[in-house]
Amino acid sequence: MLASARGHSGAHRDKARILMLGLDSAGKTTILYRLKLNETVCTIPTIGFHVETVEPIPNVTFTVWDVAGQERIRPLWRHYFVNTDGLVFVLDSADPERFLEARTELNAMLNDEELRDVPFLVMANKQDLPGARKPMELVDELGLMKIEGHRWHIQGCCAVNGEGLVEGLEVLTNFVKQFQNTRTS
Ligand code: G3D
Ligand code: MG
Repeated sequence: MLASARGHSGAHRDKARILMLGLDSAGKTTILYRLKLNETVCTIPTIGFHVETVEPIPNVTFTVWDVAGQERIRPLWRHYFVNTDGLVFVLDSADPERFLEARTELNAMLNDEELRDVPFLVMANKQDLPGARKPMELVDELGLMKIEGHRWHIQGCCAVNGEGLVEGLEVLTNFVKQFQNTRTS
């Protein structure tokens, strides 16, 4: 069942585990569908914990969940953090009232030992909405300049029409490849 690469050293580098996280309503599910990552959507309902996993291309998995208001079940997350190669943090750029909450959640995850040095992409989503903050402003709102150890990129996007999604993921893909090389060399 598991198509693991046998007798080929370094082949494990071809596998990538990407986590896509963000507050509820940020646009994660819309992004999955927009990118047609929905072919093999598998929903794992845990106790109060809704996880979506898709494998859009062989050996690349995206695992998605909402991070808000889940202090009680937070310990369950670490199980999904193991062997993560890249993180996509989706933000609703037009919801400034929740920027602080998003920043707090992002920092909490980045400080987890399992996600040490893992590169991440911020999807500054909903750029089509009036009043949406530009990626430049969000760098400040999220305190990205203060983050150490992780390579990051912020990409403005609109999940509804797809703008910016592929561009952002291309940058992340390059970061992920470099990260995997440093980890296995
Ligand atoms: P989540 O999976 O992160 O919880 P969803 O978020 O993908 O369910 O999106 C939440 C709502 O935001 C949805 O609207 C969705 O259509 C909308 N949305 C997602 N991305 C964008 C975007 O780029 N621009 C705009 N204008 N809306 C977006 P509903 O009305 O279905 O709740
Ligand atoms: Mg969703």
